[in-house]
Amino acid sequence: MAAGMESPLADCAQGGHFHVVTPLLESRALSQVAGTTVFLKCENVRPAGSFRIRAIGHFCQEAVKSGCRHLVCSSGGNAGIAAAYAARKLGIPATIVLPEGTSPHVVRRLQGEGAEVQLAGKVWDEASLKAQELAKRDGWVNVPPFDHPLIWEGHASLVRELKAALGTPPGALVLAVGGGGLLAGVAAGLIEVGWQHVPIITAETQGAHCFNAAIKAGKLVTLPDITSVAKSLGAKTVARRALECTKELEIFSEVVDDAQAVSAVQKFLDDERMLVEPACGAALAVIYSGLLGRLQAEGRLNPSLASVVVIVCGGNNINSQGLQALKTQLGQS
Ligand code: PLV
Repeated sequence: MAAGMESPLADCAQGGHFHVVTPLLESRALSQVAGTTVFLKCENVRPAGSFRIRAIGHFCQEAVKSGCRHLVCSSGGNAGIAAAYAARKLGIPATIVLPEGTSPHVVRRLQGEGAEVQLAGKVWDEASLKAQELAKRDGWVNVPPFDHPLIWEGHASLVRELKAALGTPPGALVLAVGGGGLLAGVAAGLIEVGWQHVPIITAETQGAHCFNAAIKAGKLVTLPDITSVAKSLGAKTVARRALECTKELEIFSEVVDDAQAVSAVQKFLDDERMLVEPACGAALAVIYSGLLGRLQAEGRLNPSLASVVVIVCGGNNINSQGLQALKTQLGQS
Protein backbone atom coordinates (compact mmCIF):
# COMPACT_ATOMS: atom_id res chain seq x y z
CA MET A 1 0.00 0.00 0.00
CA ALA A 2 1.27 3.46 -0.92
CA ALA A 3 2.65 5.56 1.92
CA GLY A 4 0.02 7.70 3.53
CA MET A 5 -2.86 5.47 2.38
CA GLU A 6 -4.91 3.85 5.13
CA SER A 7 -6.69 0.54 4.59
CA PRO A 8 -10.27 0.37 5.90
CA LEU A 9 -9.05 -2.01 8.59
CA ALA A 10 -6.26 0.32 9.71
CA ASP A 11 -8.82 3.10 9.96
CA CYS A 12 -11.10 0.81 11.91
CA ALA A 13 -8.28 -0.11 14.29
CA GLN A 14 -8.02 3.56 15.17
CA GLY A 15 -11.71 3.60 16.04
CA GLY A 16 -12.33 5.57 12.83
CA HIS A 17 -15.03 3.38 11.37
CA PHE A 18 -16.01 -0.25 11.07
CA HIS A 19 -16.81 -0.44 7.44
CA VAL A 20 -15.49 -3.20 5.23
CA VAL A 21 -17.07 -3.74 1.79
CA THR A 22 -17.97 -7.43 1.70
CA PRO A 23 -17.48 -9.64 -1.36
CA LEU A 24 -20.36 -10.48 -3.68
CA LEU A 25 -19.60 -13.93 -5.06
CA GLU A 26 -21.44 -15.93 -7.68
CA SER A 27 -22.18 -19.41 -6.38
CA ARG A 28 -22.17 -22.02 -9.10
CA ALA A 29 -23.57 -24.68 -6.76
CA LEU A 30 -26.51 -22.56 -5.55
CA SER A 31 -27.12 -21.23 -9.07
CA GLN A 32 -27.51 -24.81 -10.29
CA VAL A 33 -30.03 -25.57 -7.54
CA ALA A 34 -31.94 -22.34 -8.16
CA GLY A 35 -31.84 -22.46 -11.96
CA THR A 36 -30.71 -18.83 -12.02
CA THR A 37 -27.57 -16.94 -11.05
CA VAL A 38 -27.21 -16.79 -7.28
CA PHE A 39 -24.93 -14.18 -5.74
CA LEU A 40 -23.77 -14.45 -2.14
CA LYS A 41 -23.36 -11.21 -0.21
CA CYS A 42 -20.71 -12.51 2.17
CA GLU A 43 -21.46 -10.77 5.45
CA ASN A 44 -19.76 -13.65 7.23
CA VAL A 45 -16.37 -12.16 6.35
CA ARG A 46 -16.86 -8.90 8.19
CA PRO A 47 -15.08 -8.11 11.48
CA ALA A 48 -17.02 -9.86 14.30
CA GLY A 49 -18.27 -12.53 11.88
CA SER A 50 -21.68 -11.23 10.79
CA PHE A 51 -23.50 -8.28 9.17
CA ARG A 52 -24.08 -6.92 12.66
CA ILE A 53 -21.03 -4.64 12.88
CA ARG A 54 -22.39 -2.52 9.98
CA ALA A 55 -25.06 -1.16 12.25
CA ILE A 56 -23.64 -1.70 15.70
CA GLY A 57 -20.31 -0.06 14.90
CA HIS A 58 -22.28 2.95 13.66
CA PHE A 59 -24.53 3.00 16.75
CA CYS A 60 -21.61 2.67 19.19
CA GLN A 61 -19.64 5.47 17.52
CA GLU A 62 -22.65 7.78 17.81
CA ALA A 63 -23.15 6.73 21.45
CA VAL A 64 -19.53 7.51 22.33
CA LYS A 65 -19.81 10.92 20.61
CA SER A 66 -22.76 11.60 22.91
CA GLY A 67 -20.78 10.74 26.04
CA CYS A 68 -21.31 6.98 26.50
CA ARG A 69 -18.66 5.46 28.77
CA HIS A 70 -19.85 1.83 28.92
CA LEU A 71 -21.73 -0.16 26.27
CA VAL A 72 -24.25 -2.83 27.19
CA CYS A 73 -25.84 -5.13 24.63
CA SER A 74 -28.27 -8.03 24.90
CA SER A 75 -27.80 -10.56 22.18
CA GLY A 76 -28.33 -13.99 20.73
CA GLY A 77 -24.56 -13.88 20.14
CA ASN A 78 -23.66 -11.86 17.06
CA ALA A 79 -24.87 -8.42 18.10
CA GLY A 80 -22.95 -8.92 21.34
CA ILE A 81 -19.75 -9.87 19.55
CA ALA A 82 -20.14 -6.82 17.30
CA ALA A 83 -20.72 -4.53 20.31
CA ALA A 84 -17.75 -6.02 22.19
CA TYR A 85 -15.56 -5.57 19.12
CA ALA A 86 -16.75 -1.96 18.67
CA ALA A 87 -16.18 -1.21 22.37
CA ARG A 88 -12.63 -2.57 22.21
CA LYS A 89 -11.86 -0.46 19.12
CA LEU A 90 -13.42 2.62 20.72
CA GLY A 91 -11.53 2.00 23.97
CA ILE A 92 -14.50 1.67 26.33
CA PRO A 93 -15.77 -1.32 28.37
CA ALA A 94 -18.71 -3.47 27.32
CA THR A 95 -21.11 -5.77 29.16
CA ILE A 96 -22.88 -8.33 26.99
CA VAL A 97 -26.03 -10.06 28.26
CA LEU A 98 -26.87 -13.39 26.65
CA PRO A 99 -29.54 -15.98 27.37
CA GLU A 100 -28.50 -18.87 29.59
CA GLY A 101 -27.54 -21.82 27.43
CA THR A 102 -25.44 -19.71 25.03
CA SER A 103 -22.55 -21.81 23.67
CA PRO A 104 -19.40 -21.62 25.79
CA HIS A 105 -17.36 -20.81 22.67
CA VAL A 106 -19.45 -17.63 22.14
CA VAL A 107 -18.85 -16.64 25.77
CA ARG A 108 -15.10 -17.26 25.32
CA ARG A 109 -15.09 -15.25 22.10
CA LEU A 110 -16.72 -12.32 23.93
CA GLN A 111 -14.27 -12.55 26.79
CA GLY A 112 -11.50 -12.58 24.18
CA GLU A 113 -12.84 -9.22 22.98
CA GLY A 114 -12.42 -8.01 26.57
CA ALA A 115 -16.16 -7.86 27.35
CA GLU A 116 -17.83 -8.74 30.62
CA VAL A 117 -20.45 -11.47 29.98
CA GLN A 118 -23.66 -11.93 31.95
CA LEU A 119 -26.12 -14.75 31.33
CA ALA A 120 -29.76 -13.88 32.06
CA GLY A 121 -33.05 -15.56 31.19
CA LYS A 122 -33.96 -18.39 28.87
CA VAL A 123 -34.33 -16.34 25.67
CA TRP A 124 -33.11 -13.04 24.22
CA ASP A 125 -36.18 -11.08 25.37
CA GLU A 126 -35.29 -11.80 29.00
CA ALA A 127 -31.61 -10.94 28.45
CA SER A 128 -32.83 -7.67 26.91
CA LEU A 129 -34.73 -6.73 30.07
CA LYS A 130 -31.57 -7.27 32.08
CA ALA A 131 -29.56 -5.11 29.67
CA GLN A 132 -32.12 -2.29 29.91
CA GLU A 133 -31.81 -2.47 33.68
CA LEU A 134 -27.99 -2.23 33.54
CA ALA A 135 -28.18 0.68 31.09
CA LYS A 136 -29.79 2.85 33.79
CA ARG A 137 -26.31 3.25 35.30
CA ASP A 138 -24.60 6.58 34.74
CA GLY A 139 -22.72 6.70 31.42
CA TRP A 140 -23.98 3.29 30.26
CA VAL A 141 -25.79 2.98 26.93
CA ASN A 142 -27.88 0.04 25.76
CA VAL A 143 -27.16 -1.09 22.18
CA PRO A 144 -30.43 -2.36 20.69
CA PRO A 145 -29.64 -5.33 18.41
CA PHE A 146 -32.40 -4.69 15.86
CA ASP A 147 -35.06 -2.14 16.83
CA HIS A 148 -33.54 1.30 16.25
CA PRO A 149 -33.32 3.72 13.27
CA LEU A 150 -29.50 3.96 13.54
CA ILE A 151 -29.32 0.17 13.24
CA TRP A 152 -31.43 0.22 10.07
CA GLU A 153 -29.32 3.07 8.69
CA GLY A 154 -26.19 0.98 9.27
CA HIS A 155 -27.62 -2.05 7.46
CA ALA A 156 -28.72 0.04 4.47
CA SER A 157 -25.04 0.30 3.44
CA LEU A 158 -25.29 -3.33 2.33
CA VAL A 159 -27.69 -2.35 -0.48
CA ARG A 160 -25.47 0.54 -1.59
CA GLU A 161 -22.66 -2.00 -1.96
CA LEU A 162 -24.93 -4.30 -3.96
CA LYS A 163 -25.83 -1.45 -6.30
CA ALA A 164 -22.16 -0.57 -6.79
CA ALA A 165 -21.27 -4.21 -7.52
CA LEU A 166 -24.25 -5.25 -9.65
CA GLY A 167 -25.32 -2.05 -11.38
CA THR A 168 -28.69 -3.50 -12.28
CA PRO A 169 -31.15 -4.75 -9.65
CA PRO A 170 -31.31 -8.46 -8.81
CA GLY A 171 -34.55 -10.37 -9.39
CA ALA A 172 -34.94 -11.06 -5.67
CA LEU A 173 -33.13 -10.80 -2.35
CA VAL A 174 -33.11 -13.51 0.32
CA LEU A 175 -32.41 -12.75 3.98
CA ALA A 176 -33.03 -14.14 7.46
CA VAL A 177 -35.28 -12.38 9.98
CA GLY A 178 -34.90 -12.45 13.74
CA GLY A 179 -36.09 -9.18 15.25
CA GLY A 180 -36.29 -7.62 11.79
CA GLY A 181 -33.39 -5.13 11.92
CA LEU A 182 -31.63 -6.58 8.88
CA LEU A 183 -34.90 -6.52 6.94
CA ALA A 184 -35.71 -2.94 7.98
CA GLY A 185 -32.22 -1.78 6.96
CA VAL A 186 -32.23 -3.61 3.64
CA ALA A 187 -35.70 -2.20 2.91
CA ALA A 188 -34.40 1.32 3.68
CA GLY A 189 -31.44 0.70 1.38
CA LEU A 190 -33.63 -0.57 -1.45
CA ILE A 191 -35.84 2.50 -1.20
CA GLU A 192 -32.79 4.78 -1.05
CA VAL A 193 -31.20 3.38 -4.24
CA GLY A 194 -34.50 3.20 -6.14
CA TRP A 195 -34.68 -0.61 -6.03
CA GLN A 196 -37.92 -0.77 -4.03
CA HIS A 197 -39.47 -3.04 -6.67
CA VAL A 198 -37.00 -5.87 -5.82
CA PRO A 199 -38.90 -8.59 -3.96
CA ILE A 200 -37.47 -9.77 -0.65
CA ILE A 201 -37.83 -13.37 0.48
CA THR A 202 -37.50 -13.55 4.25
CA ALA A 203 -36.54 -16.74 6.06
CA GLU A 204 -37.22 -17.75 9.65
CA THR A 205 -37.14 -21.07 11.39
CA GLN A 206 -40.23 -22.63 12.92
CA GLY A 207 -40.08 -21.80 16.62
CA ALA A 208 -38.44 -18.41 15.93
CA HIS A 209 -41.04 -17.23 13.39
CA CYS A 210 -42.32 -14.00 14.96
CA PHE A 211 -42.32 -12.10 11.64
CA ASN A 212 -44.34 -14.75 9.82
CA ALA A 213 -46.76 -14.94 12.76
CA ALA A 214 -47.17 -11.15 12.69
CA ILE A 215 -47.86 -11.13 8.95
CA LYS A 216 -50.49 -13.85 9.35
CA ALA A 217 -52.14 -12.02 12.27
CA GLY A 218 -51.82 -8.57 10.64
CA LYS A 219 -50.34 -7.26 13.89
CA LEU A 220 -47.36 -7.88 16.16
CA VAL A 221 -47.43 -11.30 17.79
CA THR A 222 -45.34 -12.44 20.76
CA LEU A 223 -44.35 -16.08 20.46
CA PRO A 224 -44.80 -18.05 23.69
CA ASP A 225 -41.24 -19.38 23.51
CA ILE A 226 -38.26 -19.79 21.20
CA THR A 227 -37.99 -23.46 20.35
CA SER A 228 -35.75 -23.31 17.25
CA VAL A 229 -32.03 -24.10 17.31
CA ALA A 230 -31.47 -20.83 15.38
CA LYS A 231 -31.03 -18.87 18.60
CA SER A 232 -29.92 -15.67 16.90
CA LEU A 233 -33.32 -15.49 15.19
CA GLY A 234 -34.84 -15.85 18.64
CA ALA A 235 -36.69 -12.61 19.32
CA LYS A 236 -40.22 -13.37 20.53
CA THR A 237 -41.65 -10.24 18.86
CA VAL A 238 -40.51 -8.66 15.60
CA ALA A 239 -39.83 -4.91 15.39
CA ARG A 240 -42.89 -2.89 14.36
CA ARG A 241 -40.86 -1.37 11.51
CA ALA A 242 -40.33 -4.83 9.99
CA LEU A 243 -44.07 -5.37 9.79
CA GLU A 244 -44.53 -1.91 8.26
CA CYS A 245 -42.04 -2.85 5.52
CA THR A 246 -44.56 -5.36 4.19
CA LYS A 247 -46.76 -2.41 3.15
CA GLU A 248 -43.93 -0.68 1.29
CA LEU A 249 -42.18 -3.57 -0.46
CA GLU A 250 -43.03 -6.96 -1.90
CA ILE A 251 -42.06 -9.41 0.84
CA PHE A 252 -42.53 -13.17 0.78
CA SER A 253 -42.24 -14.59 4.29
CA GLU A 254 -41.03 -18.20 4.42
CA VAL A 255 -40.59 -20.49 7.41
CA VAL A 256 -38.25 -23.48 7.31
CA ASP A 257 -37.77 -26.09 9.97
CA ASP A 258 -34.55 -26.55 11.93
CA ALA A 259 -33.65 -29.65 9.92
CA GLN A 260 -33.79 -27.66 6.65
CA ALA A 261 -31.71 -24.83 8.14
CA VAL A 262 -29.03 -27.18 9.49
CA SER A 263 -28.96 -29.25 6.34
CA ALA A 264 -28.42 -26.00 4.39
CA VAL A 265 -25.50 -25.15 6.70
CA GLN A 266 -23.92 -28.53 5.92
CA LYS A 267 -24.52 -28.24 2.15
CA PHE A 268 -23.13 -24.70 2.09
CA LEU A 269 -20.03 -25.85 3.93
CA ASP A 270 -19.49 -28.58 1.35
CA ASP A 271 -20.35 -26.35 -1.64
CA GLU A 272 -18.63 -23.13 -0.66
CA ARG A 273 -16.35 -24.18 2.21
CA MET A 274 -17.85 -21.62 4.57
CA LEU A 275 -19.34 -22.51 7.96
CA VAL A 276 -22.34 -20.37 8.91
CA GLU A 277 -24.83 -20.75 11.76
CA PRO A 278 -28.43 -22.02 11.45
CA ALA A 279 -29.85 -18.46 11.35
CA CYS A 280 -28.00 -18.05 8.07
CA GLY A 281 -28.86 -21.63 7.07
CA ALA A 282 -32.52 -20.54 7.12
CA ALA A 283 -31.83 -18.07 4.29
CA LEU A 284 -29.76 -20.61 2.36
CA ALA A 285 -32.57 -23.16 2.77
CA VAL A 286 -34.80 -20.92 0.62
CA ILE A 287 -32.62 -22.07 -2.28
CA TYR A 288 -31.54 -25.55 -1.11
CA SER A 289 -35.05 -26.61 -0.05
CA GLY A 290 -36.65 -25.38 -3.27
CA LEU A 291 -38.78 -22.61 -1.72
CA LEU A 292 -37.65 -20.15 -4.38
CA GLY A 293 -38.72 -22.60 -7.09
CA ARG A 294 -42.06 -23.08 -5.35
CA LEU A 295 -42.74 -19.33 -5.27
CA GLN A 296 -41.94 -19.22 -8.99
CA ALA A 297 -44.09 -22.26 -9.78
CA GLU A 298 -46.99 -20.70 -7.89
CA GLY A 299 -46.66 -17.60 -10.08
CA ARG A 300 -45.94 -15.39 -7.08
CA LEU A 301 -42.38 -14.70 -8.19
CA ASN A 302 -41.13 -14.13 -11.75
CA PRO A 303 -40.21 -17.54 -13.28
CA SER A 304 -37.18 -16.04 -15.08
CA LEU A 305 -35.36 -14.01 -12.44
CA ALA A 306 -32.25 -12.15 -13.63
CA SER A 307 -30.41 -13.16 -10.46
CA VAL A 308 -30.96 -13.79 -6.78
CA VAL A 309 -28.86 -12.33 -3.98
CA VAL A 310 -28.67 -14.31 -0.76
CA ILE A 311 -27.42 -12.35 2.24
CA VAL A 312 -24.98 -14.71 3.93
CA CYS A 313 -25.51 -13.09 7.32
CA GLY A 314 -22.83 -15.28 8.90
CA GLY A 315 -22.78 -16.03 12.55
CA ASN A 316 -20.57 -17.04 15.42
CA ASN A 317 -22.97 -19.50 17.03
CA ILE A 318 -21.34 -22.50 15.37
CA ASN A 319 -18.11 -24.44 15.12
CA SER A 320 -17.32 -27.91 13.74
CA GLN A 321 -18.32 -29.58 17.01
CA GLY A 322 -21.51 -27.52 17.22
CA LEU A 323 -22.55 -28.51 13.69
CA GLN A 324 -22.02 -32.17 14.55
CA ALA A 325 -24.09 -31.78 17.72
CA LEU A 326 -26.93 -30.10 15.80
CA LYS A 327 -26.94 -32.87 13.19
CA THR A 328 -27.09 -35.51 15.92
CA GLN A 329 -29.89 -33.61 17.71
CA LEU A 330 -31.89 -33.44 14.44
CA GLY A 331 -31.14 -37.02 13.41
CA GLN A 332 -28.98 -36.01 10.43
CA SER A 333 -25.73 -37.81 11.18
N1 PLV B 1 -29.10 -11.79 15.77
C1 PLV B 1 -29.26 -10.90 16.91
C2 PLV B 1 -30.54 -11.09 17.64
O1 PLV B 1 -30.61 -12.30 18.35
C3 PLV B 1 -28.05 -11.04 17.81
O2 PLV B 1 -28.11 -10.70 18.94
O3 PLV B 1 -27.01 -11.42 17.35
N2 PLV B 1 -28.61 -13.73 11.11
C4 PLV B 1 -27.75 -13.69 12.12
C5 PLV B 1 -26.47 -14.44 11.99
C6 PLV B 1 -28.06 -12.94 13.28
O4 PLV B 1 -27.19 -12.88 14.29
C7 PLV B 1 -29.30 -12.27 13.37
C8 PLV B 1 -29.69 -11.48 14.57
C9 PLV B 1 -30.16 -12.35 12.26
C10 PLV B 1 -29.78 -13.09 11.15
C11 PLV B 1 -31.46 -11.65 12.23
O5 PLV B 1 -31.32 -10.26 12.24
P1 PLV B 1 -32.46 -9.34 12.80
O6 PLV B 1 -32.60 -9.62 14.25
O7 PLV B 1 -31.98 -7.96 12.53
O8 PLV B 1 -33.70 -9.69 12.04
C12 PLV B 1 -31.83 -12.52 19.05
